[in-house]
Amino acid sequence: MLQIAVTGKPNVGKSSFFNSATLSEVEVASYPFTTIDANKAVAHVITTCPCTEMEVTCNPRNSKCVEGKRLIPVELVDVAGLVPGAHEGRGLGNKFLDDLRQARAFIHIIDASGSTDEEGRPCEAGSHDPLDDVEFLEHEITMWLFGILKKNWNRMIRKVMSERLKFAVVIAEQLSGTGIMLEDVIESTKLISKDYDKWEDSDIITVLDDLLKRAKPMLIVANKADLPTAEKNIKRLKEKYVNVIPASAESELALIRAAEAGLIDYFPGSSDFEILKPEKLTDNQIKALNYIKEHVLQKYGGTGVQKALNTIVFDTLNMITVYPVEDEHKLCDKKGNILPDAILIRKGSKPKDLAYVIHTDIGDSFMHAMDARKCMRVSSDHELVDGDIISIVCRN
Ligand SMILES: Nc1nc2c(ncn2[C@@H]2O[C@H](COP(=O)(O)OP(=O)(O)OP(=O)(O)O)[C@@H](O)[C@H]2O)c(=O)[nH]1
Ligand SMILES: [Mg+2]
Repeated sequence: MLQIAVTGKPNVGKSSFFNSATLSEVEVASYPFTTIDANKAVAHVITTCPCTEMEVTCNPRNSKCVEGKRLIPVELVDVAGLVPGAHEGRGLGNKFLDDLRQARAFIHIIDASGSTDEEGRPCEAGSHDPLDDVEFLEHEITMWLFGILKKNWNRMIRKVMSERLKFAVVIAEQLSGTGIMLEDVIESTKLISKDYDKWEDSDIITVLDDLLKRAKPMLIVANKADLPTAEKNIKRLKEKYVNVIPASAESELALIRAAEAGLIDYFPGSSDFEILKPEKLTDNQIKALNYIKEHVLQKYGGTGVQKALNTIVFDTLNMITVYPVEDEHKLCDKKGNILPDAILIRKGSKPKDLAYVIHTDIGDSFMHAMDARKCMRVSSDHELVDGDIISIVCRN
């Protein structure tokens, strides 16, 4: 399952975001380092299910369909807070950087209201500039990778020279386990034209900064958007960075809890809710709900939690959803389940790539693919399109 890490300094709302996205209970508190172990749970990205368009009733197996919306699982990891210097063991140190290994992308939560200082300690709202927090995290992760490389740098260089190996291959090998791929290393190492035995630390860092952006892209979530001091910071963040999602994880939690209790009608990602049982709500609860409606939903079009998940998967990671089926007429698998699986795959993938994502055996025996909408054979260099329903024909 696609894994995404929720990262940031302490006390910015990582666990609140994680909880609201996964509905699991992780300690939430207003002092740093509440999260001691990395927590993993399943969240969903939401897309339109083709069932309505195709006029079928689907039986999803790897995902869920709620009123024509397909919920596709992704794994979230709630990483403990990182402080500047974490790569040198400060705060809770390196252990937590290790939790980032498996993640394909990072959601970087920042406290847009500026009510936590650079180490995550509560401070007067608006007194810390959250723009300062964006780069620190990238730097910490770069320096963590730098630490891994630097430990063996001289030995690596000797090995490349004596065994006439490709430099990028040896770097990729050193970084294996971080999920970084050779193609990305090849691209990033092109940035430095000097002979590699003359590289200085700053050259290695330049390459790693670039590599990180390619291999583990980051989405900025400007949390605590409900607080008054957040507004101007969100504007400044959006001016400086393209990938900023304003969010209020706490509001999302409150809405989900109220919806679970049957008090309101609310679907994650919506820009509104409806009060179902006003008689069961206290004046304060109604006030809090109205505050969320006015200061979060109407202002930002939603709480931002679901939007962040969808954005990181579909935009930052550039993925699309494809529905593989066995029978392109009935749109079902061998057992007759209609539109059983929703697969997340990189934009630009071809039918054979899909076959390999489903199973290595299917990839190996791939012959061609059929587009179920057109009931036509798909050419093997056709790039799959979001929402494609594809059946794969194998040799047997
Ligand atoms: N106003 C407001 N407060 C929030 C929001 N999200 C989280 N908080 C508060 O911020 C504090 C920290 O929240 P957590 O979710 O525990 O933060 P964390 O980043 O997981 O903290 P560590 O695990 O210590 O690194 C708590 O008091 C939350 O209630 C939000 O959207 N708005
Ligand atoms: Mg936490």
